[in-house]
Amino acid sequence: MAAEKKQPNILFIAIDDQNDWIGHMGGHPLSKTPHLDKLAARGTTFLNAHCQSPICNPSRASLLFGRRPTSTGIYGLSPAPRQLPLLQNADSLPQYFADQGYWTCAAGKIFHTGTAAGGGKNSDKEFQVTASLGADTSMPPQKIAGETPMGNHRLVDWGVWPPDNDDTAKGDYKIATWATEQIKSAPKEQPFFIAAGFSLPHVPCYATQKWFDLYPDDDTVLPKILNTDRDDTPRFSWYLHWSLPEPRLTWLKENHQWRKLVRSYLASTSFVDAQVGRLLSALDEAGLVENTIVIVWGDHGWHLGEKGISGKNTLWDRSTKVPLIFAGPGIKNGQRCLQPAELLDIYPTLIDLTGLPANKDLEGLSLVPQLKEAATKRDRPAITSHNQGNHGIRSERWRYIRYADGSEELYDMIADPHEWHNLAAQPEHASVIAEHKRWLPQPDLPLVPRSASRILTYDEKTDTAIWEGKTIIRRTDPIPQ
Ligand SMILES: [Ca+2]
Ligand SMILES: [Ca+2]
Repeated sequence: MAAEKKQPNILFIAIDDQNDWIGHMGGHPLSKTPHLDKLAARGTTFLNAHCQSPICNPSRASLLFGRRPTSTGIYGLSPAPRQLPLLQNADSLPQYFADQGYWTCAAGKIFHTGTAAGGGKNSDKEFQVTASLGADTSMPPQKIAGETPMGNHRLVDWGVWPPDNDDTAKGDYKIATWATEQIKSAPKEQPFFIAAGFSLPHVPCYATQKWFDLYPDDDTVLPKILNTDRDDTPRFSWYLHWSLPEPRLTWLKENHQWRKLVRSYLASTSFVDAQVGRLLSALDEAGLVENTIVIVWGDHGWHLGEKGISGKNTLWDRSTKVPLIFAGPGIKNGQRCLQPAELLDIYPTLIDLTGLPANKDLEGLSLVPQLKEAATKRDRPAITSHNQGNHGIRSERWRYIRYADGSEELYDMIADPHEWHNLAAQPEHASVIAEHKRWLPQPDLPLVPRSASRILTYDEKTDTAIWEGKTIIRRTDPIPQ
């Protein structure tokens, strides 16, 4: 079917591991992201948007196939979505738009493995045109990486790179260049769906010096933390990130790396913001602003010392909250939406905005009511799942977490936006817990076969958890701090 020419183009921009340290989102007071802020000002930005899983593969599989992790069993970094019989012949988001007459292309990290999803419908042609441009091809030699933080894990590193201020050597710069060329040369007779997936600020957080220069080299860059924060979080909360390459805060402090990591993350964020700016300029220069829906999303957040850890793999806001911005035709300007929203909503929202027929397999809700009027209630909270039985439920005011062993957390996000004070044990909040508990996802499927990496299983009978399929965690084991 050929889409009618009046249908809007879609510019689909993904940012990897980007938390809410975006200027207009207010997650970090010093964050400088002028291009994302400008985009938000001419569209609607969601300040309470959450991923469905706090790591790459399941988050992206959920967004791009429109199903919850609990409905597919994809919770780990593998398998790829097309390896599941359930999704083998399903329409991915870009395939849906291609089938409706859109010209689709992509570069960078869209699915966890890039522009492909692991086989299946149309022999893994999720997009009609792709470019093999991944993460930075230029990385410091190992000895430099060893001198920065994590000599034991090359990918968990940060600092100034390359040293000659040459941004054009960066993978994300090349992705933006390629995407701007597609904007200029896209077929005129069809609407386009152009996807650009940026890899930063995912580790390794390398940026050139000029982006570091935007941030003071002192402790004013550090996020607010409460040293005793984990005293009231259940023991099971540690199980979700039991043994990871991302270092704990203790290690960051002892090795004088906390500030360096924070500045590297902020520098990487500002660099990616500039790449988004290049895409928006290209759209402007091509005269396509009026007829192009721009959407920017991050796949999950990232801790930088909060709750004693760095990285993701948790059910708190720092790990689940993401940037989500829509701008373009059908979207009201300058709105800041506080209603809960899910990445799962992107697929049905884009269908709704373009007026195409519904895809009945999708589990998300269209956000078009909020894109027209931000205060419109969205009755469903945002739900994040990290392996079977562990779920975070985020409403406008509250965050409720329930772990596989039945332990719970509850935070009043208005009074306590840092989630420092767990209220779950207080009897006066029983009704709030009951209200949120009814949103625990059903079904809640176990890990799909061949699941690997960042996976956790729990056996109620023996009260034993197994991390990554090999490490047995018992109640008496000391928590790796
Ligand atoms: Ca990610
Ligand atoms: Ca606490």
